[in-house]
Amino acid sequence: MATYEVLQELIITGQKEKVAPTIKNLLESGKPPMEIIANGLTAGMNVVGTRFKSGDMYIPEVMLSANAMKEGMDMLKPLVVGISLFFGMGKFVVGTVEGDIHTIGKSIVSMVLESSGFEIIDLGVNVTATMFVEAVKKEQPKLLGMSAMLTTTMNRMKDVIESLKKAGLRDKTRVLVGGAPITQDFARSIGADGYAPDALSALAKAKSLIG
Ligand code: B1M
Repeated sequence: MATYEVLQELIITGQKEKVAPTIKNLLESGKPPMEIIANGLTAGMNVVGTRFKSGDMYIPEVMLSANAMKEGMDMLKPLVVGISLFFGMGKFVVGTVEGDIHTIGKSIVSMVLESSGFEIIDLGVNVTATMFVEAVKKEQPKLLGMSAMLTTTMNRMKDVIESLKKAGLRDKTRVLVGGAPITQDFARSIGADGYAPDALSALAKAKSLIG
């Protein structure tokens, strides 16, 4: 019988091939997709983060965990996005900032916003200020989202906001930021419009920002 603890353990130990059957089992026992993401996948990845920090896990193992997490997200995404009841919330251009290749948090935020009717334009990872500015010019999104997971890359968010100002685009879009090292105070200090600590808060903040 699959449980959230079993799924967490599969993420921690990077057993990608067992993730899909376990999620299938959880779904069949009536567990909601978003709860599986939060209590199974993300909870497992949080343990990985703690062990990585304390030196109990190394990069190759973290990569295996990330691959197992991706497997689970790929399986759940159609279910989360498929239950969307609302449309026409506007465009959300999103990316992980330059120098940063962490993709999972950004993808979960995108998935949750997409499920609530936002049109997602995902620029991927390692996105430069120029790429963000070009995307804002081209797509004219209601909302621009930036994710940063490293203390060494979080200041790239400020560069993007400055570049938007220089291009005369700052007042054309609202800027939402998030990621492990980001705080409300940091967001305010760089001139972002909003900050969210997790995907569900990001949805609430996104809705409030676009009115
Ligand atoms: Co990296 N890494 N990593 N890593 N990694 C962290 C971030 C770290 C905290 C680990 C640690 O030390 N405990 C640490 C950063 C320390 C710091 O800067 N102070 C770290 C480091 C040091 C590094 C390297 C430098 C290691 C090295 O090479 N020596 C390197 C950097 C590479 C680079 O980017 N240039 C590196 C590499 C990697 C992997 C490639 C191995 C892998 C990423 C794989 C991938 O993404 N495809 C990886 C991973 C997996 C992690 C941890 C373990 C997990 C991140 C994750 O996916 N979490 C992470 C430890 C941790 O965060 N606890 C760590 C799960 C995800 C659901 O949560 O991403 O926080 P999160 O997203 C949340 C919220 O933050 C928020 O909502 C999300 C969903 O709830 N959120 C937003 C995120 N973006 C948002 C945007 C929003 C709003 C909310 O609005 C737009």
